[in-house]
Amino acid sequence: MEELKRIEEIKKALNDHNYRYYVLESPVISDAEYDKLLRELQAIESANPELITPDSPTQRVGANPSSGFSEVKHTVPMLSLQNAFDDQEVRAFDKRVRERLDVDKVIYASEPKLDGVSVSLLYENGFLIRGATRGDGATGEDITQNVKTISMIPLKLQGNDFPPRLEVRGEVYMPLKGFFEYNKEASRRGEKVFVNPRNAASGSLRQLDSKITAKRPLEMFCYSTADVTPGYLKGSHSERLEQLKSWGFRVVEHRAVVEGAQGLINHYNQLAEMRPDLPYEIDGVVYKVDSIELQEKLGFVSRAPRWAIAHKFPAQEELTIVEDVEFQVGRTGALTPVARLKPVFVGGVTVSNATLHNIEETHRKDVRIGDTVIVRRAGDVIPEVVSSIIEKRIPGAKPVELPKECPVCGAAVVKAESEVVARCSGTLFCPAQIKEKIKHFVSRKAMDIDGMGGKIVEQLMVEGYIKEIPDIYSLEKLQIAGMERMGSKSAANLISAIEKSKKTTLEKFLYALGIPEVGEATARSLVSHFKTLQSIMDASEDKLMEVSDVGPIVARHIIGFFTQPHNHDLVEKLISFGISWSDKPETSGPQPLLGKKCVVTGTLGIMSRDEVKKRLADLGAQVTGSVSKKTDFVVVGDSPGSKYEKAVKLGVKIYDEAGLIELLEKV
Ligand code: I6G
Repeated sequence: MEELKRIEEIKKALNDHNYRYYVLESPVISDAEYDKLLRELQAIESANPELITPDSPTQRVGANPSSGFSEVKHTVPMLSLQNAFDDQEVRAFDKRVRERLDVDKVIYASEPKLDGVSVSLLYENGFLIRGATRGDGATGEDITQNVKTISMIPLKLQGNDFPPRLEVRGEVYMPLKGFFEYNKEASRRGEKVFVNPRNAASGSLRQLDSKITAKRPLEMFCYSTADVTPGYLKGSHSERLEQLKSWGFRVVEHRAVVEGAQGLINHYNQLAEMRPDLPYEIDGVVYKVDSIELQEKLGFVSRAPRWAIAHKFPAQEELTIVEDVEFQVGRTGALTPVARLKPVFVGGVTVSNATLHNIEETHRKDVRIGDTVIVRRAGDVIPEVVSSIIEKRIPGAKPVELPKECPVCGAAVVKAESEVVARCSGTLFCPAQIKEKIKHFVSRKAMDIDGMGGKIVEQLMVEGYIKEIPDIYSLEKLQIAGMERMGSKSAANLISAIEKSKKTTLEKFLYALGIPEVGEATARSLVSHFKTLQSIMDASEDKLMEVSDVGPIVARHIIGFFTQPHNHDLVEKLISFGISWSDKPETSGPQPLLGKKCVVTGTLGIMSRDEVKKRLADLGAQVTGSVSKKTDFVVVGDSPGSKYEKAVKLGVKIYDEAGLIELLEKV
C-alpha cells in the first residue's frame, strides 16, 4: 500500500529531524520544511485514519479531554534527594560515602538540578507507552497524553540497541522565555498567570485536556533510568546518560564527572556563575556516585539514596523599590507591615509584596517608602525586606508610621511596651481578625478541612453564611453550591470534609483555637503534659509553666484565652456540633527517644518538617517550638534562622539532614 509506505517514510524522517534538532542540536532542514512534511503526513492520515499509530508525530497535538488521571504504581520508587546547603555539608556527604565504601577517593557525576516537575517515561520495544508524575514517590498519575505533546520527548526510540523495557526519569520544565511569553499573553487575555516556571510546568502537565498542554512551551531533560530490562545498561551513571542520548533522549547538559568533594564544589561554583545566563531555572546541583556498582553498595536510607545529594543554591536577593507600606491584620490582631514593591523577579517568582515583620523591625532597619531595598526569597517562604540601601535614598523618602486605628475595623491600635507587635483592639468585631481566625481554624495543621481555602472562607463571609467559627458546622450544601465557581459536586465534597474534620485530636483542636503564642509544638506539649482539655483550661500559671515549651507570656495568653466567657462558649458550641477526640494518648511502637526534647527548624530535603516532627514524636521525643538549655537536640534544615543560632550559642547538639537520617536509622 503506497500510503502506508509514505507514512512510514515521513514518520521516520520527522523522528530523525526531531532527534537532530533537540538532542544533537544540529538540524539539517528548516522549520518550514519540517512543517511541510508534517502537513503531508496529516493529510494522508486523515484520508486513512486506520493508519494512524500512537507514535505518529501528528499525535502530539493532544487527545480528547479525560475526566481524570488514573494511578500509576512506580515499580521502582521515585525517590527524593537529600539536600546540602554549603560546602561543609558536601564534604560531609563525601566523607560518609568514602567511609561506607571504605575507599580514599570517589568519582562523582555532577549535573544541574532543573527546577521543574519530575516525570517518568516508560518505553516498550522502543515505543513510548506511558508517562507518569512522581506523585508521592510510590504512586503517580498517568499523564501519557500530556507528555506526548512535548516535542523533545521521543515517541519512538533511535537505534536498535535499546532495552525492550526502558523507564527513563527526568525533569519537565518551562524555559524562562516561554514562561514570560506565556504569562504576558495570559495576562493580556485576562487569564491566570503562573507565579514561576515550576508552577507553570506543573500546571501545564496536570491538564486534563492535553490540547492545552500541547500549547504550553514545555521541555524535558532526562537524568536517570529506573525499571529497565537487565543486561542493557552500562556500568556508570555518566555512561548511561550517553546511552540515553544515543536512543533519542535529551539529557541534562553542563554535566561533569569529577573527583572528590573539591571537584564537586568547583563544578557547583562554575554552574553558579552560569546560572543567570541559562535559559531555564536551576535550583542547585545534583551529585551522584558515578559507579552503579558503588551506588548499589551504598543503597538507600528512608526515601533517599545514600549515593546522591542535591547541593542547593542559596536564597536569592534582588534590589527593588518600596512603593508603599500597608498594614495587614492577623488572627490575633497583630498588625504586620507589608511593603508593596515595584515587581521584581527573585528566587523564581515575581515578588510585589514582602513582609517587614513588625513595626519595630521596620524602624530598626529604617525602611522608608520610596527606598531602594534588598528583597530576599528562600524556598517557599514569604519574601522579606532584608535592608534599605541608604546610599540610594531619595529626598522625601517617607518613614513608616504605625496607624492609630485598625485599617480594617477602625478600632484603636495598641502596643504594649514589652511587645514588638502592635495589635488591633477590635478582637470580637474586627472582620479581618475573624476571617484570619476562621482560615487558621480550617487549615491543614488545625481542623484540616480540605477544600476550604482562604478564597472560599472569604466568599462564605461575604455571603453572610459564616460570621464566626461554629457557623462552619451548620453550613448547608445548597448554600455552598449557590456560590460563584462552586458546583454541586464541590459543595458536597466540602460538606463531607467539614464532617470528616469533626473527628480530630486534642492537639489539633487546641492549635485550631488560635490562642496567641500557642503553635502546634506548644499545643502538642500541653496535651502531652495535661492529657485533657479540661485540665488545660483549669491549669494555673505555675502549672502551665511546668510544660517545657511554656514560659510566662504563653501561660498568660492561655489563661487570658480561657478566662474569656466567649471562648468557653466557643469550645462548648464546637463540641456540641460533634467535634471529638480521644483523651487517651496514642500508643505506638518502641520509643527510644522518650524523654528527649528536640526542635526542628529550617527546610529539609527528604521529608517535610511535619513528617520529621511526627517521626520524632512517634519515637517518643518531645518536639517543642523553641530552643532552651533543656533541649537535647535541634534538627536543622535550610534557612534555619534564630533557633539554629540559639542552639549553637547554648551548645545544644545539632543534627543536619544527614545526621538526622543516621539518627533515625540507629534508633
Ligand atoms: O539527577 C536528578 C535530578 C533531579 C535526580 C533527582 C532529581 O529530583 C528532582 N532525583 C533523584 C532521586 C535522582 N536524581 C536519583
